[in-house]
Amino acid sequence: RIRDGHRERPRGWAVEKIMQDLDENGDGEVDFQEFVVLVATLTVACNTFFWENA
Ligand SMILES: [Ca+2]
Repeated sequence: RIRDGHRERPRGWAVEKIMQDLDENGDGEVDFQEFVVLVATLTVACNTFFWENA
């Protein structure tokens, strides 16, 4: 039963959640401008990670 519950959540769930968060104008797609926001966010996250672990 527990295994079945875990299987209900598809593999791409996390990605779809991220895509929805990135889709600022809600057209169902992540365009270049929205993608740039992702890259900027990741860059900041990486910098923060390195500084905190330096
Ligand atoms: Ca969009």
